[in-house]
Amino acid sequence: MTQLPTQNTVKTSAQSAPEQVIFYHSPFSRSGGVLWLLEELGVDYQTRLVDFRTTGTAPESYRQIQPHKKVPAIQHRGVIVTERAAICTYLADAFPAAGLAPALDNPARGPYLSALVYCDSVVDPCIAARYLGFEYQASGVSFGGFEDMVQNLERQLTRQPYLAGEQFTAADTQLGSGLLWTIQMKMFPDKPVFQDYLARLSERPAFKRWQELDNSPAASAFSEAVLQNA
Ligand SMILES: N[C@@H](CCC(=O)N[C@@H](CS)C(=O)NCC(=O)O)C(=O)O
Repeated sequence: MTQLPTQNTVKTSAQSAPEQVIFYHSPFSRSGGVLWLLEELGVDYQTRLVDFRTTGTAPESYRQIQPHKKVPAIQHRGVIVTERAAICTYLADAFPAAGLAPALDNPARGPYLSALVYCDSVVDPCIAARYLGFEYQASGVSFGGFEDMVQNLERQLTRQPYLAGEQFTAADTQLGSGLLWTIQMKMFPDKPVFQDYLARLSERPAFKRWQELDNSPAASAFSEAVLQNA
């Protein structure tokens, strides 16, 4: 487990061993699911906190890491990876010992990739569009309608314990972290099937470590400093 640093530490050069994963993160944001995944994988990583709340945007230097200055991003073996679905695919494949990604020749690989990408390409934009009050035709946008998305997740999680099937995979860190947050914020229906899913996930030691890290004094101090400066 890596302790969260207490201040914004955006550094654009690789200043760690090449095998160590550098993780660009902001507590209580979309990067939380990747923090959870890193804990599941048990890899050596170093967290660099990115402050986008004080001024409403991250420091300009961070654009060298993430073109939209958003979190998360990672750096590994000198290579930068951005976008959550890509980061999770990369990490779960790069560290296969944890068994969080079905191998290329495993028939479960297809459902797993579909589930992982669905979180970013359908679930997240559907929730954001609903939250922001967008009115649109479901057939006119790539992510479709909110109710279809909720019904699909409900069907999937009724017939199987995890998003991609019988096994917990990296896809669950993405759906689980998103549902945890959006159900709490009343942006997502609080149905028993989703509560049961979250109850299963929250039993995992890595889930608990993620929660401890993001609620640690260092994370709170960072968030407080950011809010005071806002
Ligand atoms: N497409 C990105 C989006 C990530 C994202 O929306 N990150 C938010 C965190 S909640 C962010 O960094 N917002 C800061 C900003 O836009 O200035 C991904 O999936 O990795």
